Amino acid sequence: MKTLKIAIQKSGRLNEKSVELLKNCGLNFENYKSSLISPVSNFPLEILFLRDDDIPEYVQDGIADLGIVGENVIQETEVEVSYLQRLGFGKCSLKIAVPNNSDINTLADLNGKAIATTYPAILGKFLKEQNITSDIRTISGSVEISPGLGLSDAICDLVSTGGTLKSNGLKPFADVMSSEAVLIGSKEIAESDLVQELIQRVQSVLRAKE
Ligand code: PRT
Ligand code: ZN
Repeated sequence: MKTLKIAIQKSGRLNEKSVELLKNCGLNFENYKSSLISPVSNFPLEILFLRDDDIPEYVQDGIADLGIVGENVIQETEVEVSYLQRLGFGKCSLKIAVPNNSDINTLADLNGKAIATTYPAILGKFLKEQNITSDIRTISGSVEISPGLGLSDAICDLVSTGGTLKSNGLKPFADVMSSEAVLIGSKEIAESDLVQELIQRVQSVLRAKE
């Protein structure tokens, strides 16, 4: 029988909950921090521990059959994968935020303004739909400090509690997308018996939590 591969985040916000979900599915595996692959002893499955940004492409290309990753990462990488199950953790929203004293009051006020983000694809699509032309500045992190440094007029970043915006003198201004962790699969594999078996186990774990 073919051994499936599932890619999960190696470390970060989704790692612990992803490991917990798989363990609750009855899968036995060692969760070594140093190893990149862990075999499951009681199911034909291997777990790959990756940077979350790489997961959608690994699944699209069939290097992994399945993956657990935030919807925001899937949308940003613009891959073709099947959404198999929403998982109810890692919830957050991608929001545009502006400084508390900003004169940006409506979406139209963003025309011609600079917006710093690590999500240029999602933001670009959103602005296009709203008929707004802004200067999207792609940076790789610490987006929240960009307006204070005079590098942008607004930011577009993930928000969960809102604490980071607040402590940087920013206020949420527009919702771009909401996100949670999802189980994804490559298009070819989704219908296979093994994958269906795993999805059923995941669904019963989620039902037990309700
Ligand atoms: O190393 P790797 O590349 O794998 O991880 P990463 O650093 O890119 O991602 P990580 O671990 O930070 O986040 C993984 C996923 O968790 C994200 O892709 C989202 O789907 C989800 N998630 C949920 C979040 C948040 N909540 C979140 N609050 N990801 C990031 N944040 C950050 C946000 O960017 C901002 O800096 O937390 C800050 C805001 O938090 P609050 O609570 O102050 O609003
Ligand atoms: Zn990442």
